[in-house]
Amino acid sequence: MATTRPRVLQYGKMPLTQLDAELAQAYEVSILSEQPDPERFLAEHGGQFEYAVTSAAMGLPAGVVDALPNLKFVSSFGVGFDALDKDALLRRGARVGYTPGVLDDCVADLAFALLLDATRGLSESDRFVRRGDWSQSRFGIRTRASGKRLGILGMGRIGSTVARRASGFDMEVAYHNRRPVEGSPHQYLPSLLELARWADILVITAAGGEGTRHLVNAEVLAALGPQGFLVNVARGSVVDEAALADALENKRIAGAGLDVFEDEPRPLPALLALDNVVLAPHIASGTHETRRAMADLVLHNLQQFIATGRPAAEVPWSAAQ
Ligand code: 8YV
Repeated sequence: MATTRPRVLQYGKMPLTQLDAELAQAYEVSILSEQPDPERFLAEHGGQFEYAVTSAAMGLPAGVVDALPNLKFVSSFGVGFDALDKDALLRRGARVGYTPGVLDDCVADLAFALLLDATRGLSESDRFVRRGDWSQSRFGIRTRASGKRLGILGMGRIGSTVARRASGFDMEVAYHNRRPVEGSPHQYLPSLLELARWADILVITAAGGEGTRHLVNAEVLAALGPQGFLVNVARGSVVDEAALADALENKRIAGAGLDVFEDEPRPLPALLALDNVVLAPHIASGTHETRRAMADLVLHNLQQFIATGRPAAEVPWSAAQ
């Protein structure tokens, strides 16, 4: 007797190839982005899917949710959920699982890699050596990172992991958040502007979405000042990227390390020409260990939902339904 495996709509290829294979083994998977005519595919087959899989980067637009009238659950690869259409999903009554917790260490590690690179000019020094400039001149001296004041915007799981790393660098930590975090040993500053004024280095670990859009603007960058550094491992949307490029170009801040951009994969061209910014292609969670753990949670959330009607880790607005 043929067993019927649940049908799953995969929005696109996953950030770990192995996960594509594991999903295809356990479920009857259709990958929407691989269909010759995705819109027509949805119109013809959308009603057959109760489950969907996507990633934080791909998200899930309202047009797709609306074309899946029987959608019950979405399992998303990633901790951010700003690219999944909340209103459409709530209208549909679909629940959403995600992968918090398992990527905190690697994202905090990359925040520190960018912080050290930006302050010490590591990427720039690499270009200097490769160009053969070392035989003609000295590489300029840079800014010490240890012992500096570290401001954290967004004291969630990732922010507090960054704060733990900071103690090894003898840094003083303060943070700004929507509200003070109970039990946090760090100083809470009630406005981002105050935090930027106080900090030598400002690290962004706040969630993306409309509530945080362009929080870091020209005024905040001016408050950070010409000796200040900005690191962003959260979402490009939190920063006004044009204002940042302008501040870097005109030395209104000293430097920046960015893993995320407003329009990925297209960083603002003005940034590409600058030596005082380190650019990474959204790789903070991109280690074998972390991507494996994220994939396991994507699979586990899907299994749990099918078995019990609740995923192991559920996006807050989904859980509140
Ligand atoms: C991933 C991310 O790169 O978790 C997130 O929210 O942005 C990153 O960890 C992303 O999920 C890959 O799609």
